[in-house]
Amino acid sequence: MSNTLKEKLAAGGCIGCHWATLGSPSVAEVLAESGPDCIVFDMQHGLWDRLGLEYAIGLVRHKTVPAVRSVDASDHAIGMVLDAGARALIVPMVDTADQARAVVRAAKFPPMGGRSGGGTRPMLDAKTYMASANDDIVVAVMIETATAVANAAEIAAVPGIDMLFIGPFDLAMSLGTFPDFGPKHEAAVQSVLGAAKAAGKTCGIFTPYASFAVDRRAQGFQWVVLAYDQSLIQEPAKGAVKHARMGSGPDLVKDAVALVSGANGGIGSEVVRALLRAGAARIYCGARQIDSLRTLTAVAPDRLIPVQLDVADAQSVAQVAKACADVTLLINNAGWNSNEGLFGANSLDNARREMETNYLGTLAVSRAFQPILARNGGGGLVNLITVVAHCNLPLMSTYAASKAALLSLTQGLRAELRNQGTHVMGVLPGAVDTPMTPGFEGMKMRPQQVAEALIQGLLGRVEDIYPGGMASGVFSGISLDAKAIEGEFSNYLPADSTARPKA
Ligand code: 3PY
Ligand code: MG
Repeated sequence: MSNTLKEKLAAGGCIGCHWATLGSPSVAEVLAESGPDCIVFDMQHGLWDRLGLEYAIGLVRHKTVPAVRSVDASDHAIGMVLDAGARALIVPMVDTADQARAVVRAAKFPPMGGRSGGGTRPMLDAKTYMASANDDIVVAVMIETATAVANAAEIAAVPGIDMLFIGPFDLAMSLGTFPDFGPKHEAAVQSVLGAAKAAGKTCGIFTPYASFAVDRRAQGFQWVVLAYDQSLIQEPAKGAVKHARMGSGPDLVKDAVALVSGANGGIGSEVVRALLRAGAARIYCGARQIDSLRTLTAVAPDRLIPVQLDVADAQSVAQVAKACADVTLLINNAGWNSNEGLFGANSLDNARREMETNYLGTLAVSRAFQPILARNGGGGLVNLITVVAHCNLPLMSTYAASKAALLSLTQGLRAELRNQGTHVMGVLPGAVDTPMTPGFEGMKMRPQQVAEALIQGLLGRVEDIYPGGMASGVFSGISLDAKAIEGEFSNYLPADSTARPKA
């Protein structure tokens, strides 16, 4: 028998584990499919009973390496998890070298220790197991109190202890820094790492998020936690509720006085029509060429007022703000898309125009109308973004970058306009069938559907909406696995994407 964890540690590598607390063999099986080096079954704080543990180890042991944190440091607790087939043992709350020696005695067969032979899994091949277990099984003790930190060097020196494993949360409580960590905590963590290394042993640490795991691995920790089953469920569940959060307050649509920029465009003209149907009192329809609004404003000449508005022109924005001082609902819809990658054009002109229109133009109009909305009772501000603001679609890289800026702007506006009672909503559709998406061949939604979703979002005072199956699918994909969506989007690029046109 051999243990890949031991081999990896000996070679100076780092073990990335998943941490299983929910007591569900099915969850453990799913976790194992993602290919971690190991799964730790937490008997101390987790919901595992002996039989569940036995089943779960059986389900995962041919896909990954099972490890167990025992209930405590007792001989019974340690013997039981090793009998279940743990290839690594993590013992909580070990404060002294004497306790560490007792752990080794409980974990090793004679002559090294006093572990009793038995257990269903060891008995599958008792001879091989008994001969190799003492060498093969990783024994880690948890350092998670101020006393343990002080004794770390002595604990690390105990023969048979392979690893000091830091429990940062208990350590924070013991050091009095909880719920924060801070410099005192970090100094203790680093001193434990140093003590382990000085004794020629390894050091691991519980990391609640993958980003922490990456940082700790870079610092020399050789066992980190990549994912933890409870937070894999809890965080997205919380996020989903937050994401769909709806508020209450005065109706933002009925009897509203709205300004829609880019009202001559595919989505803009439909937003105007939807606002009319929903009972808006007056709608200023903004476009760079006022003539382009004739057909639209003819639909309801008493309620639709054409205004010349170029969001990238400060003077034009100022004039519109002066002329439309009764606005209660600002819809920043004007946008521009060059439909280019990063290298297709010979200059930065496209990228600059997208930033000027989509980001700076929206900012300029929002700044001009902030005092107007405040005077008129708060009202609403809507930004037409796109789901590729969350993840760059390289077919239209520079556009996506400008929309990422717009998404960030939307968040900033929401925060800064909260006190004046302005409801800020982001609209993030996928591909919409407008003149701006000629090159995109996938499924496109109709502009009317975006406009209807926008009205529904405003009525429910939702913060961000993702109209259509593509947008909601991409957004939930990003929430679950952003890197997978990034990879998928990159596949749409043609092979010669960096070829530039001849000057
Ligand atoms: C701690 O941080 O105390 C732990 O035991 C993590 O599981
Ligand atoms: Mg702990």
